Amino acid sequence: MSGRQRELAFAASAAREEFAPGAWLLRGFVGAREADVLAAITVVIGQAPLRAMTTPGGKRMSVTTTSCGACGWVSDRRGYRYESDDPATGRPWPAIPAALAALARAAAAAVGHPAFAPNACLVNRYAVGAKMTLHQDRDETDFAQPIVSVSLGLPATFQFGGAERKEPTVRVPLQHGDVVVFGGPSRLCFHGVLPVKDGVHSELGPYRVNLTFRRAR
Ligand code: MD3
Ligand code: FE
Repeated sequence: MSGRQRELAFAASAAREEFAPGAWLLRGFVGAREADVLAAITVVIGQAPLRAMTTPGGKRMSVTTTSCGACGWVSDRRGYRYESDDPATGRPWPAIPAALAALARAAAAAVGHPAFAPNACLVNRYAVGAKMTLHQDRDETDFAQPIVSVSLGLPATFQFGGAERKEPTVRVPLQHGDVVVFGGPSRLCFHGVLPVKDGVHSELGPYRVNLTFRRAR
């Protein structure tokens, strides 16, 4: 089967699971795109370096972050927001590489979002022990647009809750090559990542890399 045929087959396969309303796990969806995706990430990181952002509360995040696209996600003492230029370089963020945009659009289309056109892609890199505490993604303007998440490198346990922080969470194990699309009612749900366990991945070494594609504005 070709890569394209494999993706079309996801529409009716057991590798596709809606673990909460509108939240679709596509196991192994990266498939044959892997080499191009990893090469594209290397290019982006070379142009816009990974850095640890500071939260508005003054805490340094354990994850290092960069972005590509017309706008990139920034956090500092002044708040969370999207900006057109990378504050680390003073230049516009690099464009979303074609291989990454194609992957995000194919995944969104596979679960009923054929018009998804991301203009921001966050790259989060987790060293062993790095985590992301439970939060909502509310810095975008149109919550009808889904978010597409691509997991690479070391495995991680994703936590997925409800519309309020106090609601119970489910744990979703995510592996290299998995893609999750968060649309509909899942778009504003609380979510996080448990500390990444020690390990070495054949392609990415002692790291997990997550891409999130968004229509930010
Ligand atoms: C559910 N990143 O960058 S991806 C983030 O693995 C973020 O790096 C995590 O949460 C990571 O904001 C989780 C999954 C994810 C991303 C965005 C969501 C799930 C989401 C937005 C709404 C609902
Ligand atoms: Fe998030």
